Amino acid sequence: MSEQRRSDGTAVGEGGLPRVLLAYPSGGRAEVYLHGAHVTSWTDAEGRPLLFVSERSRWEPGAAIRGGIPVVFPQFADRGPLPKHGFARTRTWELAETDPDLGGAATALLRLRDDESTRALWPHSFRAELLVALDESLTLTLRVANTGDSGFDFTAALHTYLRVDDVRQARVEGLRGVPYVDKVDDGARKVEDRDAVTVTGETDRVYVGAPDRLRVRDAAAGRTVVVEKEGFPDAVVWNPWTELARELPDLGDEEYLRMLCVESGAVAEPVRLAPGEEWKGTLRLRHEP
Ligand code: TA6
Repeated sequence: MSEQRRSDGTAVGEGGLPRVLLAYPSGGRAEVYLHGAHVTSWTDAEGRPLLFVSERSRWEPGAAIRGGIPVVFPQFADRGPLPKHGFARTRTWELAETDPDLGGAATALLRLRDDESTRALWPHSFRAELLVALDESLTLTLRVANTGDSGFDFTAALHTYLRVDDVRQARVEGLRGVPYVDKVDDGARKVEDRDAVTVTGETDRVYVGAPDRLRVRDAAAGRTVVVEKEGFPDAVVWNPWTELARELPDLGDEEYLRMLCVESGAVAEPVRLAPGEEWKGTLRLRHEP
């Protein structure tokens, strides 16, 4: 990890992109790129990675980083006229002052406002903020404010790529009874009937109105990550599996085995914000041995 610092306190990351390094006294570490307000790394006290990032990821302006926690805003996936997953993940966010009263957590606050290039795609005035707080957990709070004089709709997600030792031995617990849209079955609407969702092929599901607490058990690593959310009604489970992994240029052919996306989002129904209104969604990740 390069320690070269810029005058604004950021360090030089992959591709020369600025990043903020967070450290918590008990040993956790995280890094956040200004590019996309993208959390690209979270490690435990032993230095073990809890997030997946592709060895083939691009690290350049205009491209999305493959892995970590992409911020999806103001459009989830390709459900609208904007570039897939919106533009927030390919813009440079500004590093802002952090609220001092966060109970000792190491924090970074990033901000994105509308400009000519965003208004050319999406004609609205907004302020988006991502607060990243690292203590025993990693907590991301996404806030969106309507700073204009007319209402707008958006969808958003924190597209978390969890690192697993072997996705074939991973299970997502807590979704039984939850309705979902199965994107790999032509958008068929189904209801989850399993106590634990396992991945045995391409998986791309939007669980609508998912519980605020899921557990992701990585049996190969002997570890569980608890995914808690607030304000995000939905959860998405995604793994590209073999064929799609081969089609994605920024993902190695075998890397799908080491990742499982368990995303927190407001994706099934758009959020509507009137002028002056603000919305907030929080994701908290915690690991258990
Ligand atoms: O959230 C799941 C999903 O929308 C999938 O359909 C899959 O395409 C994935 O996101 C990754 O999208 P990306 O544009 O980053 O390749």
